[in-house]
Amino acid sequence: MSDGAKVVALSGGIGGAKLALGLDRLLPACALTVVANTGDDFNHLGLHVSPDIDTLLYTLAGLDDPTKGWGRRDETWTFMKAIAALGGESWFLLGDGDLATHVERTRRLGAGETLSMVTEAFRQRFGIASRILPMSDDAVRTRVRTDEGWLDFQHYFVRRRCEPAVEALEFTGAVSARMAPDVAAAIADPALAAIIICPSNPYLSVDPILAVPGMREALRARRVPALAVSPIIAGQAVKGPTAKMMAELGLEPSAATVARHYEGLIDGLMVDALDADVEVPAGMRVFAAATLMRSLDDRIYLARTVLAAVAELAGGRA
Ligand code: FO1
Repeated sequence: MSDGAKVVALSGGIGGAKLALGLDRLLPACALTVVANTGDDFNHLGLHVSPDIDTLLYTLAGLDDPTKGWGRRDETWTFMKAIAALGGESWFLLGDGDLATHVERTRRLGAGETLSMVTEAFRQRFGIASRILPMSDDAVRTRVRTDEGWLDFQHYFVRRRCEPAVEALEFTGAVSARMAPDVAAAIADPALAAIIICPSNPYLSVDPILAVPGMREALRARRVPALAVSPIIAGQAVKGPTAKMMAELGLEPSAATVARHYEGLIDGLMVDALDADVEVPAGMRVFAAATLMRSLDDRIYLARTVLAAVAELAGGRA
């Protein structure tokens, strides 16, 4: 990519953050803007919790728990033990260090800062070079209609461990939400060279971002190549409920279904080598590589491969 070129990546939590880390390590400082899903945010114990923003912050700062994928490494759990002993809510695990993030975020929001401002302050404190932006400063909340009724996202995901069958999803507040100002600026930036959709759950993590008015339209009207990385490998999700949920929604869990989901929004789909023969809508290019990211080297390799693919797509557009 040319000097000064910018990249926007749309990301959920764990899977998306892995590719975001690879991109962060490869691209020059400030070249990468990661737009984070905030549909998973919720108020818990009076605190504003932003799981996907925090997973991105901790991952890019090298503070993440590599085993769980969420929360901080070397965490202690005194608060959780104490609240459980009091009979308080203990189904959502908040480590002591992580708790500080939620307390300070909640304090700043209460003092009038926007979620974008708080996230930017934390990014600077953590010494992260790439920008991390919430998709919106307005509340958009993912809700899941299941065979047990409507559930707030974290109640479905963590409290009920994704066990209820999913029938439908809704993103409350999306229609009136505004794109966060820096997100709109990043997408309109003349130096923007590519848009990447990280290997996050298309339905739970990327769709809430696309539901923010202007986002889907911006992708449809893109002047630069857009590429998505499939989170499905050989019919299986790397982590999380993506494949189970797709089956419950009557969709075949496959890279082909992911391709159809993003039809009109992307120029290329990066699939795993096991899915190299995937059928995609007309006009969409397929790139195949090893997309499973176990190590930092895997993340950097995939990021390099993704950037080479968007450069190839850009050549085709010229
Ligand atoms: N995920 C879990 O499965 N169990 C938890 O107790 C849990 C706590 C938690 C605390 C802070 C945070 O930022 C994330 C946390 N997550 C937990 C992960 C998170 O809820 C989901 O992975 C995302 O929302 C999906 O992207």
